[in-house]
Amino acid sequence: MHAPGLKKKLAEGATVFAGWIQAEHATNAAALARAGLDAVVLDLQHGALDIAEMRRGAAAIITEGCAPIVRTPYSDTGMIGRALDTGAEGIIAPMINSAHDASAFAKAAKFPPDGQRSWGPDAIRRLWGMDNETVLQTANDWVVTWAMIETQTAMDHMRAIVTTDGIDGIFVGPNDLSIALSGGKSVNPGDHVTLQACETIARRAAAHNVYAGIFANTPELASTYRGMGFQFIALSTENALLSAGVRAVLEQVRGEPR
Ligand code: 3PY
Ligand code: MG
Repeated sequence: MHAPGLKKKLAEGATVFAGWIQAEHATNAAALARAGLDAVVLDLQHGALDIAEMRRGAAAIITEGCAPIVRTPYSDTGMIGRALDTGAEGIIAPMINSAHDASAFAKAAKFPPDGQRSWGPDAIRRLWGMDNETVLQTANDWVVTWAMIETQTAMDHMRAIVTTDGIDGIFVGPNDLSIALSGGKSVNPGDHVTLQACETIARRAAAHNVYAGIFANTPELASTYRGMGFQFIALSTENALLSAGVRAVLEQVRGEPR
């Protein structure tokens, strides 16, 4: 049985790659974890997973020696608690636009005295092999709180967000950010303005000693983000990864790209 290790990897400066589950069943979470990813995100904002599937998915990811992360539908105290009860090593909270949002999020994710997370340790004890005391005394250290930056307002308030107690990292949603920065005209994370904004966000995160994460629509964008200093990079959804795998196999067996 392994111990939660995502925060340690980040602290050591490793670049961490994650998969992203959006289908209604978390069946593929184990396959992503087995393929060598450091983490798998269970997306309850835009994915179709329910609470039971989130629990099953997190358990499968931990069993495979990988780190489960949950993206909650919103920065909602109840959902953050339920997600952490699964043994998740991190929460990605969408649309954090102010210090107020960031503080409410961080408090929901941390046990007292740092926050007001409620006690529900059954799955954590079982999956991580911890007793109650260990859960209580260590969880605030190994749970990573990712505040999503995906609007102009969030960029304007970024300093206040990253200096909020209990915020470990920022996570850029480059699709929403591109929509915001184009005034609703386009969704294109690869456009110049959005890429520049991503670079600025990564630099500001580093300056304030918080981790920088991002969702990459393509492997090319993932490499670009890595070059900008993003340390936690989600490599698109399970469907995109499945299609990419099938394409690669077909190219191999047909002997040439089609
Ligand atoms: C975005 O790009 O807006 C995200 O939320 C990542 O899925
Ligand atoms: Mg988004």
